Amino acid sequence: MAFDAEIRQALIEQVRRFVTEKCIPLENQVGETDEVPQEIVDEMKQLGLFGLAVPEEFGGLGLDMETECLVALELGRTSPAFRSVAGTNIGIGSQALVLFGTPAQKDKWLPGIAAGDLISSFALTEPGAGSDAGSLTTKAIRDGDHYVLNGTKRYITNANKADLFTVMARTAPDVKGPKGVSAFVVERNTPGVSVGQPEKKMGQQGAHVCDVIFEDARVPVENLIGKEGEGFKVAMSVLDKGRLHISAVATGMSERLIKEMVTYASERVQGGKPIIDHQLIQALLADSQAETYAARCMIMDAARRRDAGENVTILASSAKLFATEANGKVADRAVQVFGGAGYITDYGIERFYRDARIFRLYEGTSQIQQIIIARELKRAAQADQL
Ligand code: COS
Repeated sequence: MAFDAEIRQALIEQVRRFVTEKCIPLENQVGETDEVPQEIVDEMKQLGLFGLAVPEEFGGLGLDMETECLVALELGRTSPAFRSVAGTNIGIGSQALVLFGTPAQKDKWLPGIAAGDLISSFALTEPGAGSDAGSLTTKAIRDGDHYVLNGTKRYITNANKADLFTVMARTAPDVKGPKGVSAFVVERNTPGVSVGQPEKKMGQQGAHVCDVIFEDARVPVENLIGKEGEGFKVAMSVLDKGRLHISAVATGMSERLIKEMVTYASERVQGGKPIIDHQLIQALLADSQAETYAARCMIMDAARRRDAGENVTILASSAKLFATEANGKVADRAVQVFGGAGYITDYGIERFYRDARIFRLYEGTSQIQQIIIARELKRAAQADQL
């Protein structure tokens, strides 16, 4: 069922106000201190942002995908570190439970996730398993009423703040590839679970990624999400949704950068007129606008189709590929329009340029999206559904 239009509009306006009044003024500070202030986190809790994608019966807002994307577009209009605070709870950290959790698992964890009192995180990537996620080697060996986990996860967003992890681990070590993988909820305080120091990164200061290490960590069997051996499908379904969300965040950033470019180009005078009246600058603005508009349309179409129950694997990957590549171009053009100022920290444009770079990498690189799209096309052709 579509989300009530009036409630949706009120929510979007509230988020826009929060971004404009609270987040944007703190962008430089967050970039320099590498921390999002606690009062901002508290306000995000009050706004219900941690529970956007958790059903209402568990204390969340239970947004449909269309509304979630509209909110993500708004959150994208500031440093992505702000969105990242709640990002894993909204997306990849919570959705395995929402989509595949048992009633008991949902009762136990979703209310805390929705309130922002529990931070959830998604642990798929490993030192030797990135794009080839199905080759992961973290093991989960059944021992009575527990699985015993051993292995290392890498670049796990929000791991340093996480209370819960969705962990993909191999329950059938003799089975190679995706089929031997299962998904689990693992609580941070489980003996044998440790988290490494946050990595120093190119951008998105204020959002952190760390290793998560499992050494004989005993996880109760009731923490298995879905069936044994189906963890890879759980992960892929979660990513289908996550990829649409990330596309919206990246496109929100593109919209913000267009606004910054237009404002700056209207004020900056060269050759006796504002640079916005120079045609080569106009081309940079126009290409940015056309691509960003196309990305927005793709995202909203895919989101509506997901809400209508369609399989959106190919659409989500298409949106992620297009929207994040477009965002990379827009961020590059923003530096170009700002000229020397685009390279100077105080203007904030170089920070967006660095922040944007990860969108083409995480939740599947652009090349992985291309592979998924081509595979789905081939599959559809074989089923005579093209
Ligand atoms: N939804 C549901 N199930 C899916 C799925 C999806 N979107 N995509 C694949 N599956 C299922 C397949 O149907 C298959 O099941 P069956 O064997 O029963 O048919 C199973 O999962 C394995 O799929 P596949 O054969 O396509 O697996 P591959 O190992 O060939 O790899 C890719 C698939 C490349 C798509 C996958 O490894 C991937 O997405 N990699 C990128 C990972 C990523 O995004 N990492 C970022 C980390 S999170 S920030």
